Amino acid sequence: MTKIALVTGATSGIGKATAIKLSKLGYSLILTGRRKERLEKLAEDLNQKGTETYVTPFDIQIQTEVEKAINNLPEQWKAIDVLINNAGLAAGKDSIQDGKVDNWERMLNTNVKGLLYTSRKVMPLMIERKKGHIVNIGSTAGREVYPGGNVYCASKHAVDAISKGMRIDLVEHGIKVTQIRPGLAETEFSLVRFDGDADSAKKVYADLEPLMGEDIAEMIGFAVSLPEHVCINDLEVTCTAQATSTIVSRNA
Ligand code: NDP
Ligand code: 8X3
Repeated sequence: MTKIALVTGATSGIGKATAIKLSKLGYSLILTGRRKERLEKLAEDLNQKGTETYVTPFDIQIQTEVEKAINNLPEQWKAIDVLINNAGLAAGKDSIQDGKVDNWERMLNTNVKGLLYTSRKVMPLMIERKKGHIVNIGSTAGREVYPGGNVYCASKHAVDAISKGMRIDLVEHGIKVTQIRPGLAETEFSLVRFDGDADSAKKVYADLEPLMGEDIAEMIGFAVSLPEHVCINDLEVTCTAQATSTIVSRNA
């Protein structure tokens, strides 16, 4: 089999664009996320272009589901070369005093614990083969904190720390760890954050040209294509109109 990449959150946005990019680079793909129909549709599209796929839907917040999915991979699909830890979300933009505990739990369980559950299962498979590359999708929110960002920013600060920790844990095994930290990218991210409120979601990207999932997929494609001895540790990418989390140039 060709090289294998496992992409979490492949049903939408950055994850879906990355799956498509990696298929063009010749990878076979393990596609995960909760929305099974979307995964199956993507798999069908990729299969038609000659890419081998394995679809395994699960909720990354639930450790037993993650473990079962990885344990049940057919043996030939366990030789994972690249893990894209992408699944994540923001829920709400309230102050902490007005915050909804359920939102905090969804963000921390998905962005932090889900990434850890997945990595904990895939890392031993890479260690056994003495090779592999883990790409964690952090965020500009992993270095900065903006109004209403509190817990989401905390979750991405955690991804930053976990990425550094992983690199230390894996260096002796020859496994690369790359953190990619996008700024504003127009995906379903804001629609999810604002609980399906399309108007609020649109305003986030109004009057500027945001990143698209494909832009980040391009960076990931580049990072995983470098020679064995070269590793991008950390890459922050924003659209040209964004200077910081709160300073953007909008052309009304
Ligand atoms: P999307 O909402 O378009 O995609 C999010 C993906 O995560 C979906 O495929 C979704 O799949 C998956 N996901 C969410 N919750 C779960 C869960 N419990 N179990 C399994 N999969 C889950 O947003 P993006 O593509 O923008 O987000 C991808 C990553 O990029 C996230 O980690 C986000 O924090 C990060 N990011 C996004 C930025 C942006 O501005 N868009 C900027 C910086 C970072 P499903 O719902 O089918 O389960
Ligand atoms: C997503 C970027 O600024 O919306 O991580 O938090 S931001």
